[in-house]
Amino acid sequence: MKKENLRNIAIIAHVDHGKTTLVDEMLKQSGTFRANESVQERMMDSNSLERERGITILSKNTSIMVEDKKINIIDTPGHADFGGEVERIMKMVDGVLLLVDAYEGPMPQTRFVLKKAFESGVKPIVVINKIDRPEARVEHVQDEVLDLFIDLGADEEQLDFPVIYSSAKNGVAKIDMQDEAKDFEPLFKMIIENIEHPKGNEEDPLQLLISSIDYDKYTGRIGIGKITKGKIEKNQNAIVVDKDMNQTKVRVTTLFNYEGLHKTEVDSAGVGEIVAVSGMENINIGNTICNIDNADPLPILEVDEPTMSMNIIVNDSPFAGRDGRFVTSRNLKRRLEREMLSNVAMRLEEVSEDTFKVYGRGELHVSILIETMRREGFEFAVSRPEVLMKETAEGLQEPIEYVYVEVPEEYASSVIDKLNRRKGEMVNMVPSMGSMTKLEFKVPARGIFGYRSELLTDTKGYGVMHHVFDGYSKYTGDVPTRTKGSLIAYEQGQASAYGLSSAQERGVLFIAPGKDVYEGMVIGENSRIDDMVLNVCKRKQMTNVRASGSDDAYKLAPPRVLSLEQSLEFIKDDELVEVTPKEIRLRKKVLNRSMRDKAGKNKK
Ligand SMILES: Nc1nc2c(ncn2[C@@H]2O[C@H](COP(=O)(O)OP(=O)(O)OP(=O)(O)O)[C@@H](O)[C@H]2O)c(=O)[nH]1
Ligand SMILES: [Mg+2]
Repeated sequence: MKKENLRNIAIIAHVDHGKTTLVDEMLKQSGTFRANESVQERMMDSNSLERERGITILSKNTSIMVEDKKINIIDTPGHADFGGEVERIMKMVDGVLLLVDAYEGPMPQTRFVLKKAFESGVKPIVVINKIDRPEARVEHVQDEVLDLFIDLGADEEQLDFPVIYSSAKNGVAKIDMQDEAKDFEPLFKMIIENIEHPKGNEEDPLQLLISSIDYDKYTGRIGIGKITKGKIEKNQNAIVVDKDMNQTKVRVTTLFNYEGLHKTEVDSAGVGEIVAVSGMENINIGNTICNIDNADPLPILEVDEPTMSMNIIVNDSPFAGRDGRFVTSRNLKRRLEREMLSNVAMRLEEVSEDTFKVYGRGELHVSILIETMRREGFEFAVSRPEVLMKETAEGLQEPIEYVYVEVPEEYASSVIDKLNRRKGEMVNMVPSMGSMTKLEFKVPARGIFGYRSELLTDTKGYGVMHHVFDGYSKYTGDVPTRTKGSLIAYEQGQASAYGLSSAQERGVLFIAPGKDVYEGMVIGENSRIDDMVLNVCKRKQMTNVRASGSDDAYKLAPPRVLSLEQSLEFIKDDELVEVTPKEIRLRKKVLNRSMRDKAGKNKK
């Protein structure tokens, strides 16, 4: 395809503003599917975790044909923790559609992704989406977008950004709110007219920067990127140049481009095209593929540094190996090393033979990896997430998050109070739609940790919170964390209703009768500050045989079952989360009570 007929764009936005839904509709309206092809909603969210959680985690490529023009589209995740995905794909595109919810307006991640687009010199088209929402306030939101552009230092030309109004859900777009909208025609037109075609000379030697990695069960590891110079041919010999200028000879065994939801094999591809290549088992993000006699790598991709870490540890609980297939240190190491090759914003450090420190951009960034590994059959333990402090000339610094909270106004004071206690500083407070209040804070990342569930309780579920990394600032001293201790199992066995019924008088239980427990396992939250060891397996002394099974005579409140993220937020420094394909258990690091007491005393 001639480069003049190509357009490479990414769809970027804050979480849930409708990116994946927009891509659905672009695919449908460009006639990408056969008439009888059944397609599901948000089809780009193809992995099981994405579908389960309703969010995009990995960026993905697709393309559509509009008349003789080919538009390569990259859908990106909107959640701040996956910001690294957005950063790296900027290298593949010449323009972005910046989606903004017609009611919510620009949100923290809108700012982050637009900043990345400016830094890469990529042209934005603003799409005000969800205009069908009854509470939509299009003009207001458009003003806010303009303010954001100004705030980010946009120049004259950038301030003159094109705007289009859409309902991705209804598949309509229009350039003027007064127009009647029928379909996406105006959006396609706007992309083709406003986004420049890719540059580069087809006569030059090949230069292809790998920006993304995928796997294919037939061809193995696949590198994805844009051809910035020259052309590539199937079966050609080439070299892969890495960041240290090491060169590896390779052969391009298969070459694909993206058509709709499928990869299609092609024999050759020219400058400007986004392609996938296989035949290079060790290909990595940031590598450049070049002609054999012409090493000409592009500078490596820089992405923002991680802000937090968790330890992933070989499982040594008494139940280790019960349901995991991959349990050894070697298994863990291999899997984690593999992850680092494609997850650009993540880092790995081997702390000891059985402990690996994983650095990420937020809890969700790491917990999605944990959840994925669990589904693959891994089991291991995870330590409490820690933020990354920095030692600087001005002293110790810690990561600060910019936090947006929207709550019904009667709860505003309790939010302010809670976040102040967590060393947060309020920067803005404005009335929002109806009786809602929008609050903005700068809070140490440590202080935000675990706050979301408190916010939901405090606001009866009405509070909405978003936060995004803001920068490093002076360490603010101790931040209060969980003020309650744990309820801990005394011995290994099966929890009985009798045992649990007396335990529940001490606090909130996490398990139901019949659950296997072990000594040192955390089975609930104490209502007091210290830990308490309880015998939850004990059975009532029976004088008469008939009554021995009648465990259901005890009234038990339903247990509070913690999700993986909730578990990670709950545990203290001396506790771990044990993750297996079937179970999530909480435990003390030191399982034996007297050893624990001793360890505690030595610390003091
Ligand atoms: N009313 C309305 N809802 C929409 C529209 N577009 C998307 N939605 C809804 O908004 C929600 C989020 O849509 P997604 O397409 O998953 O949003 P996203 O931007 O891809 O989200 P992430 O990838 O997780 O950042 C879904 O429930 C959609 O049905 C729209 O135009 N109007
Ligand atoms: Mg999405």
